[in-house]
Amino acid sequence: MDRLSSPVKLSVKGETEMECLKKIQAVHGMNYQVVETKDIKIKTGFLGLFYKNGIELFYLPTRSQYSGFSGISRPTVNSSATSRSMDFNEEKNKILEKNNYRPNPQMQEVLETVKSLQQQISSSKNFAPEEHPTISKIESLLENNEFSSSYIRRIVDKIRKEFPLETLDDFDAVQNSVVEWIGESISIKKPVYESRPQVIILVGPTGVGKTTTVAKLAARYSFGSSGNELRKNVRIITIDWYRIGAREQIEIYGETMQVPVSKAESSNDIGKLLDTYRNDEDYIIIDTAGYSPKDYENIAKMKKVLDVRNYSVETYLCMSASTKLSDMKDIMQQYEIFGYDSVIITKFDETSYVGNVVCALSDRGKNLTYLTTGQKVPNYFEEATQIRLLTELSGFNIDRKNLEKKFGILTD
Ligand SMILES: Nc1nc2c(ncn2[C@@H]2O[C@H](COP(=O)(O)OP(=O)(O)OP(=O)(O)O)[C@@H](O)[C@H]2O)c(=O)[nH]1
Ligand SMILES: [Mg+2]
Repeated sequence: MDRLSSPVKLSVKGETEMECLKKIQAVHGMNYQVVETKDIKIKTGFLGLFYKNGIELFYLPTRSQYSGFSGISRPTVNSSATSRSMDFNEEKNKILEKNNYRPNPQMQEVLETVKSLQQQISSSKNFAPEEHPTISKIESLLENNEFSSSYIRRIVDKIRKEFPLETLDDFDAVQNSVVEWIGESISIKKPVYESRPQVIILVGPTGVGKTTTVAKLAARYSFGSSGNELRKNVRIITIDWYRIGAREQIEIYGETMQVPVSKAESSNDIGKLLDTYRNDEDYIIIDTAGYSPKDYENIAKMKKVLDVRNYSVETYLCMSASTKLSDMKDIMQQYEIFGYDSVIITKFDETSYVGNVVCALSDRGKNLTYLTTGQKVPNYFEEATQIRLLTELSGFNIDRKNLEKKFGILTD
């Protein structure tokens, strides 16, 4: 037979027959026939000083390519080999048999069960257990009020913990508890100003109503909340003087409220003004320029200007009630450098949902002090209470008397 056209016997070495087969298949796929196996010793250990048992497998490629695969030695002709050639599957079964491989019937059964369960899960649309209707209803009420999904999850977990299954049918009872829990999650900080002068700084994004709120605050602390109190001395300082219209706006408010207005451009200016008026004023309210929470540079500059020392300072972050939750959280984060721990929610009249406000405050661990509810100065300004926010919840059947027992009377 012509040497080049004759089938050539190749060999491969490995620790097991399976390893040898894998090496062959990596080069020839299924195009080979095993013709012989031989027990051999393989060098092992550091520098190959030791031997271990191994296998040398001889085979015939059924197509005529060879490869440079390093584990396979070059051909030797063996014409008798063809007669002993075997089908791959026969060879595989032989090897498995030799290694005592028997399919385990119990394992087979477990695999079948797992397979059928997998099929059931993927084919069943209603595999998740049905939620109790009370819980589903509470979930959708909270969603409608724009509470975040993590807040809703916490409420649902609490319902499951506190209401045994047989009590869940009482929707009103569950609803009352949920409204109470929402109330408990709102942290109110009462405005208690004991120092004289008390410095109040309002910061926040553009157009949220800072200047309008400064004017309302000035009126509130100048005239008192009931109108029968002794007048207090209030001064407004603005660092937003040169922007078009800003000066006129604050001056008009100052005149209307009969409150003096001073301008400051640097922390030095503010320091000087505070030192000058420290004995005359009860309250000094600072109005600031509005910056987008992404305007890090100007926010940082303003922080330097507002570096007020040696005075009692309360800084409030102003945010509009209709700001969406993710934006509120960004604003709260970016304005953190001002060291505020309480928030004024403005334009409360412009939204029907309070979930975003409740979630933003509770997620960031901040307090709420004031609400503003309209454009008119000095009206539409109030101290925030839990019950005020709770009565704004839409779709809930509010048991106001019960809530007032817990959170105090709501003055209309
Ligand atoms: N509906 C409603 N509008 C308000 C409220 N407070 C302020 N506004 C209006 O919001 C607009 C902006 O108010 P400003 O007080 O100028 O807001 P600002 O935060 O000082 O704005 P910048 O100084 O430009 O950052 C004005 O038209 C106000 O009348 C409120 O409580 N409700
Ligand atoms: Mg302003």
